[in-house]
Amino acid sequence: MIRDIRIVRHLELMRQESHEQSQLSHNMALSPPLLYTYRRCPYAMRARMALLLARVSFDAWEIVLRNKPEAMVLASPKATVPVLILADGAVLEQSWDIVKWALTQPGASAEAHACWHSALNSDSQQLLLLNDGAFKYHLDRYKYPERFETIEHPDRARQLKETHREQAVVSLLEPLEQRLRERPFLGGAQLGAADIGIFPFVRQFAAVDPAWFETLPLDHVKQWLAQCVGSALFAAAMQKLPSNIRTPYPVAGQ
Ligand SMILES: N[C@@H](CCC(=O)N[C@@H](CS)C(=O)NCC(=O)O)C(=O)O
Repeated sequence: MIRDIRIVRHLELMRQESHEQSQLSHNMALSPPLLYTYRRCPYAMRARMALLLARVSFDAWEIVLRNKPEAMVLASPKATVPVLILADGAVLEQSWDIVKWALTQPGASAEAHACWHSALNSDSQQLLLLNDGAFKYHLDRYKYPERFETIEHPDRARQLKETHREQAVVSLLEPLEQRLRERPFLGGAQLGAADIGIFPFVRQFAAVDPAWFETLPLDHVKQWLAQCVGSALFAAAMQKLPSNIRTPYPVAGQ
């Protein structure tokens, strides 16, 4: 019942927004799914890549983190991105649910279905859990130690960063290295859903201190990361969009 009220209110807001934008966008407002997204969010990156890989046409709303759209918060009160609103008002508010939804659409290509299925083995599932759990925990503290502890002395910040980056390596990068010794991507020969789900976080980790990352004895991880980051899919998922407006997500070649 509460959920129904939320959906109705969300649809009302979408209508208001559309009306303000133009009558044309009003008419189109409920057709393609709407993805609330944030370009630099690794969870949103995995959702955008899955939607693009599955060739699902969607509209995107690039949010401003400090000023989230009311319609998004109403549809998903936990207020994190990504959130996908389907044409019938259904709300997907976890990135992995969006990945699954996109890649398992009945009309999606065999490539999209294979991408999803390649991540269903227990090794990939375990790596995804490590990524979203321990690795993300240590990544956040490596990047921003001051957000998690009042730091009086710069030595303490350095010590915390080093501890957490070491833990991040042990918790995910070493198991990843082991897996990638046997195959170029986590699910096999092609980029799969586990790669899409994990590499945006490893990319963030590498970017904190690229020179230090280069010194790690993790050649397979480095090669895998370079391939994922250099893929056309990632480039398509990282296009810059205007903020705070519903925009059809640009698809290459259109
Ligand atoms: N479990 C969620 C996590 C999503 C998440 O934490 N997204 C971050 C951005 S990377 C966010 O929206 N944070 C809210 C904020 O910073 O206010 C998912 O998989 O979608």
